[in-house]
Amino acid sequence: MRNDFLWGGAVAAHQLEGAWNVDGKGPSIADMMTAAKHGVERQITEGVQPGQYYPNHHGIDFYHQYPTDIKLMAEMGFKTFRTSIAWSRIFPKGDETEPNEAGLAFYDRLFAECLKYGIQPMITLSHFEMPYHLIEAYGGWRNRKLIGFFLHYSETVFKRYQHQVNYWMTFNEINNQTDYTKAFFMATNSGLLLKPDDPEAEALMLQAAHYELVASALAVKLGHQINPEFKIGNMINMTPIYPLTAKPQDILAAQQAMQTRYWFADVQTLGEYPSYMEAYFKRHNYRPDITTADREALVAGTVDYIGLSYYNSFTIQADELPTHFIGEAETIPNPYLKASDWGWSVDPTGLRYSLNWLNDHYHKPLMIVENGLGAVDQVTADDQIHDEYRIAYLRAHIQAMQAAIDLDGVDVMGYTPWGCIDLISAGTGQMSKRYGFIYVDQDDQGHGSLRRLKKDSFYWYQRVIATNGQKL
Ligand code: P53
Repeated sequence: MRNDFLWGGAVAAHQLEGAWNVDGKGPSIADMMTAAKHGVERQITEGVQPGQYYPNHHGIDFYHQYPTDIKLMAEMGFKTFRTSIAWSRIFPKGDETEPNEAGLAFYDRLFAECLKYGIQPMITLSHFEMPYHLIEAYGGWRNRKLIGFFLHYSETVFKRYQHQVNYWMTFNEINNQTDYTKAFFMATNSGLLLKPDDPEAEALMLQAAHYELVASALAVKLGHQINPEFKIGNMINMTPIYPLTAKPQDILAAQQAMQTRYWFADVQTLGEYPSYMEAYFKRHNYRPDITTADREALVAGTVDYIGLSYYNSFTIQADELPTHFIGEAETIPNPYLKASDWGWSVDPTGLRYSLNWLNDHYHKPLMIVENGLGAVDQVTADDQIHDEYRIAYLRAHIQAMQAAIDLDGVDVMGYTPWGCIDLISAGTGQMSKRYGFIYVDQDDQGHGSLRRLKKDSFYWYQRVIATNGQKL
């Protein structure tokens, strides 16, 4: 393990800040999402509707309580803290020329608080929280104009925070939308609000994704012009897809499924669409608006590192696929793996496999910017949280990461487990799906004192960091 290994934790603005309409912040897509639970999808309402419950409106009140929370992270020894900037705090509608100074000032304060303890902020530019106005007025990322709005926002924050922030990434889990049958992914990635089974969904997704990829590449180039020291990455959801058997058709189906999910990383890392995607566009008569200037931008804006989230793996079988792999609905249980209470397989070996897969394909440094176990925690009468299941999950994944580093020679820059402080789940809007080392007293209806408590995993992770991963 390198001595400058970036141990830390990760969150996203919309899942913890709250203060959704404070100090000039505009509504984002996350402010239109109701609460749900395992097996029930969050609704995305048209505007904020009376009588609906929107958990992201209050988050865990990090907007006001961040000094306490950053202090606790410093106590654990964090070297880095990954969060996002809420785009709609800076540009409330998204298409303004002038930014909202009160929004910029909040991140001045937050980053200063981190740096006070030697914690480097690591910033996602767009994490499921685009300004809602950009969806209403422009149709989201189906519109090429979004590239310009995103770049203006990126330039504003790159310039403002160039002396506080060195690590950036562009779009969170940009490849979630490959599952274009899921309203949640289409809305959170691209601001595409579609009717169920819209026949245009795949074509729209491919067009929106292309504009995001161009915006990402242009932002990388611009960031390097503003500060050549910046390290700017992409962010890929890494869920490796295994074949159920050694049957050649299963092997091929799994390979094709991997292509379907990971071509985004090719574009962002190698600067061009892989041949199978060009062939796919042709075969299906898709004509995404891809210009020569776009292709030049992609080449000129390749990323410095690959950011990835890793939670679980998928398994498929050729005979079970309707036509081809689209998303989770086509996956089958892996007989060798157990699953979490939310049905996510637990597969630490898959992390070592994923790190090697990404290293084999792209030869770039990797940064694990999310990993963790969503679980229900119990608080004892004396305010303890004995979360040994979380420790077991994280320990096994850190061991797998160390094997990739030490035995396979993969260059991993750091590790920031997800939801280092309990927050609102992205997928379900629940509070009870907890990932944190720090417990936050709040229930699924938004009731609770918001008091922060240290779980057993807090002390465990503190020791992991203090020993640079030697004492697990
Ligand atoms: P939650 C699935 C569904 C939604 C978001 O997820 C996801 C994933 C991951 O496979 O992505 C990330 O809260 C995301 C975070 C999110 C985290 O996974 O549904 O970047 O915003 O909170 C965990 O349990």
